[in-house]
Amino acid sequence: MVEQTFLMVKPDAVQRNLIGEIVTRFERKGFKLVAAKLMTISEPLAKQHYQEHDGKPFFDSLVSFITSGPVFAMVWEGEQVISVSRKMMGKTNPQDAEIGSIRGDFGIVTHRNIIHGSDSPESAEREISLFFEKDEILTYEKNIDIWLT
Ligand code: RTP
Ligand code: MG
Repeated sequence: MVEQTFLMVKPDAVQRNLIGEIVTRFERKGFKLVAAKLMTISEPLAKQHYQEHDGKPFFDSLVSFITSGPVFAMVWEGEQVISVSRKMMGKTNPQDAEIGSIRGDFGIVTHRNIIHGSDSPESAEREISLFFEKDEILTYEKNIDIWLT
């Protein structure tokens, strides 16, 4: 089933010049980028985005981290993209994430774990609409052959 998911390169990874590396992994996998923007998240948006964690001990530092610098927000499309992209990201704590996953390859600590991805179809729909207007999400075909010559 073709789905859409919300993925975000977090402030630590933007600072570490990992946007290209991360985008490349999803491109090479075969998923399609349908929306993207570099932006700084406001405090109210951060609190809404991470509302499921409101009240937890790490909530304030999570909000402060995610608003601390630019993020690269994206919508990706493809077969089972929600669960497959979570596998590609690896476990929340980079020390538990498999080598070969994004967090496993580039992260060291949970509070600077490189990337966010929606964890279910419901979160994907909610997060996409929090970050993007409908007309910012594109519908287009890909056909490499016609662009070669
Ligand atoms: P994300 O939402 O950012 O994609 O990460 P996730 O689904 O893998 O993990 P989640 O449980 O949703 O937690 C959101 C973010 O909060 C920070 N966190 N810190 N025990 C802790 O100190 C702790 N647990 C979670 C992480 O930065 C995590 O990505
Ligand atoms: Mg999460």
